[in-house]
Amino acid sequence: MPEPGNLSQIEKIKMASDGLRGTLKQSLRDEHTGAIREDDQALIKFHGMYQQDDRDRREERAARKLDRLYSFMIRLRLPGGFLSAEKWIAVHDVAGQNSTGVIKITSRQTIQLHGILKSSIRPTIKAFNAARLDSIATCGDINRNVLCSSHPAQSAIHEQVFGYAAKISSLLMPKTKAYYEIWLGDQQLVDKKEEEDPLYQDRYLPRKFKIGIAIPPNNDVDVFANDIGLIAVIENNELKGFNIAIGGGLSSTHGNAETYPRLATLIGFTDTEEKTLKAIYEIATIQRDYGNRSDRKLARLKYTVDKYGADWYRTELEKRTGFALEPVRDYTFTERKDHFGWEQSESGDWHYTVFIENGRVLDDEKIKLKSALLTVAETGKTNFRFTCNQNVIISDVKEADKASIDAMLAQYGVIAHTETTSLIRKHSMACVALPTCPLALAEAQRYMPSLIDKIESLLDKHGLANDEIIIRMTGCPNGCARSYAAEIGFVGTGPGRYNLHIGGDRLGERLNRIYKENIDETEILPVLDDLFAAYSSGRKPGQTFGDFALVTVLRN
Ligand code: SRM
Ligand code: SF4
Repeated sequence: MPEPGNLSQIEKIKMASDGLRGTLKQSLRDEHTGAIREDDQALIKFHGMYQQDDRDRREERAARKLDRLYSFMIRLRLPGGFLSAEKWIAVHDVAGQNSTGVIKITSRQTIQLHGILKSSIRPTIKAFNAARLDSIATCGDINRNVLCSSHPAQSAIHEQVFGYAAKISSLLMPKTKAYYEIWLGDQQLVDKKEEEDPLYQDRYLPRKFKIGIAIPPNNDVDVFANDIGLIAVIENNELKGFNIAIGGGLSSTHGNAETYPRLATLIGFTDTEEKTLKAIYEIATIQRDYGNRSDRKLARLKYTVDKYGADWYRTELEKRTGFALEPVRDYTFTERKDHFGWEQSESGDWHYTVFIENGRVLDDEKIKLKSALLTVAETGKTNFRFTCNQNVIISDVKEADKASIDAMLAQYGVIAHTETTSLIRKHSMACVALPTCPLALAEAQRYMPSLIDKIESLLDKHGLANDEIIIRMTGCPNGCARSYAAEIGFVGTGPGRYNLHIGGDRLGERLNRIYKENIDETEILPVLDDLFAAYSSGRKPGQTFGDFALVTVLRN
């Protein structure tokens, strides 16, 4: 194993943290500030929370010599993005009491609540716990929420594949009981042996770690953007096993050429549950032992894979698991999208996918989505499944209940809203960015809707309104809405300015490239106008915008 080198500050904080406890209890007791101690800000992430502040109010508060307006974001752990109606009601209630009220569906199939004051964290976690929900390991240097293609009509054996998300999530959970002790008031463990952690030890992983499972033909989870991507291989309605890809990750840092987005590399196939889980576990232990612990910018698995090589990684993996991976099996992705409206799965159950712009569930002047989803949940006749495109599926509705649920959705305007939204908007995604994200350089979810209004007009003008172009925006180069894997990607560079990326494919198998740097709306719209004009007149039959842009505009 390599020498650890100079450990980064976060590594030292983890090691000294006594199982992720740090001084969180003292931080919570300190009534002089709405913030927590600096070291604890790194540790609280492992408990699924981030300290933030309202960036819109920084200047005004500074002028009044006031501290920043601190609050916390809490992210739930929902493997595969599944939530029962009862739990949705609990989330709705908690959101109304302690947070901004907006329920935010993330690009990794889970929910975040923002604006929770320090004094409200414990009551929030307690309320979640009462509903059998938790936020353990949804952030931090650890395995995060495990993704799985969310639509039950995707495959006749969706439920079986879907079950792996929960199994993998449990397999890679940390052993520390700090969460229960700090947030729920459980007694401190006397025998620390109970929380010895052979996987994470005392250093956890060098960086965040993400796993996604795709069920072909839909790559709705963007499987190659994950540290580990599993692709279910299904023949004659039978799960044969999984192709395994490693080293996906989409972040880069402006001006740091050593950082780059990367799609995961396929390294083999496993045919049994035991082998699949063993392989996943050991991929994580190799990253634990070989990942970069001195420079966090280079600490993701993708850099470990590129440093040592995918062949080396596979050999090391086979040494640790004691079995050889089989060659990658055939699979085909034909789409990467949500199926809006009603669809029926082979079981006979119905599922309605609702369009939620940028994952923000709220009641506003346009539509009362939050009230609509609550009313539907109160029937107790549905489940909720979140998609990696920040939408929600009202799922598992029995044939006998479909008409009444449909009537409710119609009454609240949800059906009209979903059906009349343009295709470009339905296939768009933006990250949170301002005002809560401390890393945002530009707006994303607050700006994208108005930009799309104008892009819709351009598409209409060029007869392209029926194209399902994938368009995404992030407020910085971290890639939270996976802009680098879009046909049109905007990456924030500064207030109102973005790099424009084009040439990504529709299926998430090819990254895009920078076409224009640091442009604002006055430049974005004419550039897109020209691109759409060229695409409309010059495309080959069936050619997608991303493929056209690559071949004709980027000339590759
Ligand atoms: Fe992300 C950091 C929001 C998906 C790459 N991400 C953040 C933080 C927590 C900012 C921070 O570190 O303080 C953002 C919180 C904003 C806020 O106020 O809520 C944030 N990321 C999000 C979400 C909510 C975007 C959304 O609008 O849906 C997504 C939550 C996912 C979840 O439920 O777990 C989200 N983040 C992603 C994705 C997409 C994915 O995983 O498919 C990526 C790119 C894939 C990848 O990981 O490479 C992503 N987020 C990052 C990074 C860059 C990581 C890196 O390798 O360098 C950061 C910054 C960091 O970790 O230092 C980051
Ligand atoms: Fe924040 Fe950047 Fe992620 Fe957007 S992409 S949520 S701005 S870290």
